[in-house]
Amino acid sequence: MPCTLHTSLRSPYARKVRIVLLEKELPFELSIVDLSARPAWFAELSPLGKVPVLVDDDGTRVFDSSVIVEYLEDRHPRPPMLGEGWRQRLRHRSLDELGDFVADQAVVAFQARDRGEAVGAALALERVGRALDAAQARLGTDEWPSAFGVGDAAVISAVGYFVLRHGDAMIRERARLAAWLEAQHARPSVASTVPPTIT
Ligand SMILES: N[C@@H](CCC(=O)N[C@@H](CS)C(=O)NCC(=O)O)C(=O)O
Repeated sequence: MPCTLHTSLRSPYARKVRIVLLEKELPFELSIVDLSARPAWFAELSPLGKVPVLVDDDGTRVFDSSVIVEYLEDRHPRPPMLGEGWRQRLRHRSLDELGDFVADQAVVAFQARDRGEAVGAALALERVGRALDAAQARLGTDEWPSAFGVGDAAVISAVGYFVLRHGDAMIRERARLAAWLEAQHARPSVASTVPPTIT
């Protein structure tokens, strides 16, 4: 029986988990939760009221994207998505944090803009800019994990979401990062999880 990943349509955190599930070739079903409706069954399932939540085939329930990835790695270690050895794991976890930070701040900027809070939105975008600079500075160095894994998935997913909400100007300004991102789309797990555009 496949596991179920509860997600919203465009969640960057859930996309990270989906990429990991696909890379590990684990069968899963998607359950799309309408977060604006907040159905009662979902409130019972998710202690934080957030997606993603994974329900495994034996009923094991896991929330928070990074915890889900750690759980999947524990139960299905191959291929490793957290890297081999402490150095690689540290690099993946650091990039995972960096990616999640970009996603968090993309949401903050979007909500601030929606409320007409220009200063708050600008501050969040400034934070995104610094995180993107940090990611780009790591590219091609020892600080970047040597094999594809959750760190890459987190950055790809966060930037994909950021572009949906805020356009791609800040990414194009960082040419090395933009080229790296483009190249990642040759990977089926990345290409098949691109979020639907907002019309
Ligand atoms: N740290 C969490 C963040 C999850 C998160 O913020 N999810 C958003 C959707 S992208 C959500 O469910 N928001 C609903 C809410 O905050 O009420 C993770 O990595 O899973």
